Amino acid sequence: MGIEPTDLPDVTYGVATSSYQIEGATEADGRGASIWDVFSRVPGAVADGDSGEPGCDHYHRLEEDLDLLAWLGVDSYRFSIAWPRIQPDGHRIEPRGLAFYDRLVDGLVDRGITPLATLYHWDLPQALEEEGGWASRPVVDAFAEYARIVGEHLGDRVRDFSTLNEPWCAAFLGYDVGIHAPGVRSPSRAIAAAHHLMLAHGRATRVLRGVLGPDASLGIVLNPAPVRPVSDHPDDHAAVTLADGLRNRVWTDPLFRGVYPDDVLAAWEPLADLGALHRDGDLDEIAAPVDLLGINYYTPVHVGARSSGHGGGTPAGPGQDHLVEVAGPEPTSALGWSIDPTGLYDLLTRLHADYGVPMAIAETGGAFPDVPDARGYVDDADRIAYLDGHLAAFSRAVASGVDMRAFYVWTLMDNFEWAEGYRSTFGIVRVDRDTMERLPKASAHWYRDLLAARTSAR
Ligand code: IFM
Repeated sequence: MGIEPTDLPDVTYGVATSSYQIEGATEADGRGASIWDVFSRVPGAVADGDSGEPGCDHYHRLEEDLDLLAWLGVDSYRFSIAWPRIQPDGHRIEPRGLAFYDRLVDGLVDRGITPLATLYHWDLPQALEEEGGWASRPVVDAFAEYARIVGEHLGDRVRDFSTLNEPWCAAFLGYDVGIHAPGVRSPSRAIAAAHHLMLAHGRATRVLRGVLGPDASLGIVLNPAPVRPVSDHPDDHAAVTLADGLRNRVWTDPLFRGVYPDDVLAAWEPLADLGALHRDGDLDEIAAPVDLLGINYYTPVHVGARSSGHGGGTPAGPGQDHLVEVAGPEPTSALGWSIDPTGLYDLLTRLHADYGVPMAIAETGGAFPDVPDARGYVDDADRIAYLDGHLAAFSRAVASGVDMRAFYVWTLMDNFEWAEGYRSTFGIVRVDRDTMERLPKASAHWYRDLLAARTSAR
């Protein structure tokens, strides 16, 4: 253990959340249903039958949560905007939804905390899913219109925007594996969703640039990972290249080089009508210049080929049932994810070498068992060790010349962890599920002390 305040790179530090995971109040003030409201009601879709209601009841506890952020001493807060609050049916504007984000943003600005807003963190209006969702092309214009509404409304106070959070999850877990909303299992629809998400990002980026001007910071958040073979078997080594294409290059190559990788296109040809899907001009739109690439890093990915005897696991991408992601050799967090800070260093140095774009850690953190004592206090030494190790890897990457602008911890407080429900906790602040009381864990005190010492060391 032991990153010292003086070792911390001079960047922006913060914490991150997302709307569906914390807000609750899913029917308040005209909010429409999202795909996660509907998916959560499917028996067996979410652990313990949980849903984003009540979340952390953040919608009604906004002032308390703003004060918590101020107590932590963060420079910035990364949150997402719930599209179904702004456009409940995917089209009509709901002023009360915009008013909630006015209160959030004004509260941050009043406390000297810089807002970083994500437009889409997986809560698509259900009405748009019923029009075809991410698998259909009209969603691209709908997203660009939503970006315009938010940009015009908040752009005088929010200058940092991300379009999408983790399109890999939205497309592949949502439309292929089916463990995330909308729970579809169709390789061709997942491939279509991936393209439309990227196109929506590009179109929204151009819209936001027009609304906000050249000095706004615009970006996208991906969840790339180092991909490693699970054994020395030649088939496992061969699996790594395509798995890397599906996890990493299929997003970064169109964004920063204006092309889809050939190996991924070849794998997808038999599964989808790419000629109809990828239209002239799309790649130019996707490659709209951005200021920042957000990286969510939790774990490296270990890939094996079924032909080398690996079973179980999740397919590495749509239609790739012969390539599976399986557990690696490293120690794991409560979700069984390998803990490996070296993977973060490897990832950042590789992305810097391949694309050379400014980056931020938009999320990193861990789910751990979190046993509260009689007073409800959680002494989460395991989470502190995780964050300490990943901050040290981040700092090493910066020292090697990687252009990093920010580091956000996932997450401010325990919240709705998607298909895992509330049983899986990533927060540095505990939320008592009976009372909704916020109780800072040891990790929150550790992060706060680190940031305060950094400030005084400056
Ligand atoms: O909780 C999620 C978040 O919504 C997106 N990135 C990964 C986190 C942990 O699974």
